Amino acid sequence: MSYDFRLISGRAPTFAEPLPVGQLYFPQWPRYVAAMRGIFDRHYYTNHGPLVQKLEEELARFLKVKHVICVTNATIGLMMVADALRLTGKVIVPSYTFVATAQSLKWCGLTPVFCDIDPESQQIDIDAAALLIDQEVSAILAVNLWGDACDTGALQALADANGISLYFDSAHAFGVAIENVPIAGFGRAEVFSFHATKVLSAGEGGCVTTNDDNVAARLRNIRSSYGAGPTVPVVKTSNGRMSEAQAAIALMSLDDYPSIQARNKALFDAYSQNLAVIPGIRLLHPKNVSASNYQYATCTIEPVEFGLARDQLLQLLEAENILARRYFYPGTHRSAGFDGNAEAVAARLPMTERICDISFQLPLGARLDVSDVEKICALIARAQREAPQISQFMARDGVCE
Ligand code: T4K
Repeated sequence: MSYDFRLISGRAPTFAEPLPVGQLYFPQWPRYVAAMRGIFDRHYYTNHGPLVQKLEEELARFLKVKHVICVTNATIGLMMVADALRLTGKVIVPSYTFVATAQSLKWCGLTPVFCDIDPESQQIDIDAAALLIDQEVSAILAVNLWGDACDTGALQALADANGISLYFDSAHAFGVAIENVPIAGFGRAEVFSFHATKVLSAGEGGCVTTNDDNVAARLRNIRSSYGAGPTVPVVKTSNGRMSEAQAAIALMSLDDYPSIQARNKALFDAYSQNLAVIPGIRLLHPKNVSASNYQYATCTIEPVEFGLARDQLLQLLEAENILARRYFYPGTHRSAGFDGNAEAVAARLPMTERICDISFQLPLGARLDVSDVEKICALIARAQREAPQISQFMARDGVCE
């Protein structure tokens, strides 16, 4: 049998270079050089420099929020917020997120209580969260995933009814809006990541947003042991300062955001059109929002309908240099440091367990165009059509258990 799959035929991969999931949109070289030269000429590299201040102002305008506190990365931003909100005891958090979300709680001596997700949107299941609230819970840390968002109104109502705090890990949600209100001003604070793989990139970086003056003042003091602005009493300080180089890259990325978003949308639409006709594959569409960054092509696979398991498909694609990946795997409740009671916790997270097994990301970003998306989808369609023979080959050659 002649096969069109590199894994089986041994021919050259469809793509000469690997196509990873998180693809950097980097500024044009001359702009980059000019920005770095400015820093060099000013002799000012960090500690709330002019570019960080400019970035905070521009972000506050773009996100329509009162305070923006730029930080080294989102992980430290999440740790700072947990401290600034003076949380105690337990915090409800989805297990289906990057491990940094729950780690931030651990660093603050808080206990994460893992909550299930809604399988359709993969956002936190609010009914499940309600059942987890007890006397020791001081907050809900919800995660706005995949350029979509949680039902922030229902979450706020739940938090208010129980007298607890609500805040958001919005690492994936820059540029997202609910009924034209940007993600940034919901809950008591929100945290964004500007990691290289995010839609707004500083290489490394992030910011905390809030409309609460007191929380903002505390955050500015926690950010740096020799903080900026009026000193307010805080329990601990740290070094979460953003450097001028990070701010320079983020400012260029912010300028480019409209074109990046439009490009992402074109790629997302191409995936949507081409995947819609393949049985057993579903592309997640941002549902709860009026604007999305379209940074993520998140799919689920139904193995019986498609004919192959998720990991079999990923192996086929990897051989073609398409580095599709499982992203959050396993769920945080099964990750090192949180897995002490994994089976018992898993029993109340059936949707998280299921989504961890069937969800994956396809590449989307600067390094591919619509014709590449069509090629990727054609390979997936062929995998589905020839699934029985591929399965047989994989079982015989021990390619995938
Ligand atoms: N909350 C959520 C929901 C998050 O997803 C994250 C981070 C956080 C909080 C914490 O945010 P930060 O503290 O990181 O700001 C990545 C990122 O490190 C992390 O930012 C991200 N989420 C997480 C889900 O994934 P890796 O290990 O997968 O990324 P990495 O560096 O291997 O990059 C993936 C691919 O992207 C590479 O194979 C190639 C491409 N890439 C990467 C970099 C760094 C480039 O093309 N250029 C690059 O410079 O962790």
